[in-house]
Amino acid sequence: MSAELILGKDVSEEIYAELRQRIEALKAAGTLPGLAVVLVGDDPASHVYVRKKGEMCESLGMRSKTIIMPESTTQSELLSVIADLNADPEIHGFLVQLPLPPHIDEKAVINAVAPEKDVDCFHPYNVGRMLAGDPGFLPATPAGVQQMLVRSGVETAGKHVVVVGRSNIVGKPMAAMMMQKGPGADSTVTVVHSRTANLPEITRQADILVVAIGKPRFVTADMVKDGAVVIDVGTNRIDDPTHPKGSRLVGDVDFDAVKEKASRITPVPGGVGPMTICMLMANTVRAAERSAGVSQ
Ligand code: L34
Repeated sequence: MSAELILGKDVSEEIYAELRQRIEALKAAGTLPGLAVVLVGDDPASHVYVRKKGEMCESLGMRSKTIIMPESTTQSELLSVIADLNADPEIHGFLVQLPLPPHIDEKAVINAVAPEKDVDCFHPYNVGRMLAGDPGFLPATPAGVQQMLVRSGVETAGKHVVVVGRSNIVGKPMAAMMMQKGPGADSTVTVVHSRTANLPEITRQADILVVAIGKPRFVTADMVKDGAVVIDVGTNRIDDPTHPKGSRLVGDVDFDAVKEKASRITPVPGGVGPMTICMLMANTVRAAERSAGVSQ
């Protein structure tokens, strides 16, 4: 039997309907939520994601600013743009799209973003609050995954969640969020990664398998338990001469085989990607509400 799809478009539409009401309320009270996105360099995938973020802002009627800087940008030039955004009262949240060119120190950039405008939730202050379970921003991709589970009625309490991958952006915060107390969490969490011994043995124990390891079709059907819920965070562009563009997007999961074993599965594209953008918008609305004094 083929798994039921969990679609980012469907889940995000529900959330956007709620966000639109909050944006209207903010506007009526004199605050227009504003998001800025900074992109350094020519990475084609980053350009696609950044364009989508700007378009979504506009479709929600929020203020949107996209700052594109050349690959040759120095770290101090980038830090100066960040300082300006930190001080700009019209910008409630902003982010610097990753990856950055190799001559720029990613940590220095992340640390320079004012925590109250850090809608990526990458600053150590916000990471610490998230880990402690305090109110505030949640990182967009893990929060998007959690919303997909909650809003499609997947029980998480007491379930074994296996996270494949240990990045600061997805794996680590995903594990922290799923082990938290409360709705959409309360799970038993295992994290596996490139150095894990007997990885398939562990993934086969997952009730919910979240895959963010950045390797095309890494998870095969033999690594998945019958009836598991499989969330594919990967976005890998692979060569495909049969496609008009010569390439296509695949996840970290061998979708065609795994969908025959899973009870539910997210596709790529159309799964987690749109949720990342949605949760970024949610964090921006939250930042604007906080600056207007209507939220924690
Ligand atoms: N600072 N850097 C920062 N914040 C982020 O939140 C990100 N990320 C990740 C990469 N670097 C970042 C994103 O924006 C990944 N990511 C992201 C955002 C959107 C999509 C994928 C990744 C997305 O919309 N994916 C579409 C397909 C897009 C396409 O056609 O290429 C999907 O349906 O999966």
